[in-house]
Amino acid sequence: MMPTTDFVLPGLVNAHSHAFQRAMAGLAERQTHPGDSFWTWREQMYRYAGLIEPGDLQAIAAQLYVEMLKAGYTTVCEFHYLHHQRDGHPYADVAAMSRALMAAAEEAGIGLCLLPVLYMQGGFDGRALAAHQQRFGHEVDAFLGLIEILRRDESDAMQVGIALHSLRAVSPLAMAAVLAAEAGTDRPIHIHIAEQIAEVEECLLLRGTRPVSWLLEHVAVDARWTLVHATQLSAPEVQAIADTNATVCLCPTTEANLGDGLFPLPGYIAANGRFSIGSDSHISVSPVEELRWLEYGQRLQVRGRNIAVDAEEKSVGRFLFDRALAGGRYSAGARIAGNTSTVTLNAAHPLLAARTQEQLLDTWIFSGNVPLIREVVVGGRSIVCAGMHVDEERIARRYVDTVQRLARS
Ligand code: NGQ
Ligand code: ZN
Repeated sequence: MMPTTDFVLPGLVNAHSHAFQRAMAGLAERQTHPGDSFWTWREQMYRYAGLIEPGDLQAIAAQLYVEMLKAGYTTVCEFHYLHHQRDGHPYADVAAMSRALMAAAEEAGIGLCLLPVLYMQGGFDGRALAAHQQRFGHEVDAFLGLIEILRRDESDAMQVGIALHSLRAVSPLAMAAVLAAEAGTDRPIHIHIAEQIAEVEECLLLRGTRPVSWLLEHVAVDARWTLVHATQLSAPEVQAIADTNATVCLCPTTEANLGDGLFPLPGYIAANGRFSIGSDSHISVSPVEELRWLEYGQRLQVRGRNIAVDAEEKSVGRFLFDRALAGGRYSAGARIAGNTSTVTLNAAHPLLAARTQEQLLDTWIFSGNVPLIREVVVGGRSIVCAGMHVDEERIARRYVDTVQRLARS
């Protein structure tokens, strides 16, 4: 029997992306040393980053954004730090790499919150950038200049926020200068924070306090802010973040892949904290998988079930979806995230048979990885039809050519 109603959902925000990393999915999964860690992965990631030119970035990002749309993300926050030429000097057009991302988002038809990243030093001690970090670096004035240039191209589909790479990579003085310059805007501000234990230890050693505590003591964190990962938190920090109205962006598949640890979700939910989700290193491009693993990590930890709920919402799928949707809108900023976008599930699929609206999100999120999305509309434009992106063949061909060439270089 054919179903009579479609299952229509709002599109989700992917609140944390480093697009170029999609092309290296699977390339860092061989043990190089028994002590392999986040930090050895980072060396491999830097080597791959070192190969990429603007045309490559556009090809990789467009393919990634097509995959995001097909998976139900209709806006992406691009945490973009691969700014300069391979030798570290700026491109003739200082915004060349940013423009590659903007062009990719436009081709794919996804909303873009572009977050050019300020990256200035190699660690808390203020050491200079290492050779393979030279492509990421800016002085404050040049960074603010880039932001100004990019904002000339803002539209309903593209907004320019800012990102501070991490407390490790930006000095307190530089952070204060950039935040002062941004004080008059309502654009989002993102930062990586407290992802790895080593970061917490270095911060304790050199600043006498934990990363999140340091940030909250020195900066007026509010609802414009997205704290990416925030994995390593003390109990008072969990409550303190929630009290600021900032959003924590959780990236469960990347956090698992990199061995980060588990975010203290139950305490954060109890504190009524806001969160979004991101696919970060793109080891997976699926909101279903991010949300499912957000819950599963906690189940494995507490050896219980049905954890991400609150007093009103007892459906785990609905709770996670609604929170990630609302938090994602903060992460991306109201202007683009407010764009109308819809994701229609294939109600005729056997997996969705005998399901009420109430059971829909639990089934979508907890039934594996079968693609159930039939249609995606972004800003009035139908971009995924019958499960296919309207330009996916051309974009995929260019991506294949690009990664093949990169593999030979
Ligand atoms: C990044 N990614 O900038 O791509 C980081 C790694 C760092 C994640 N933290 C580099 N997942 O944090 O220094
Ligand atoms: Zn990141």
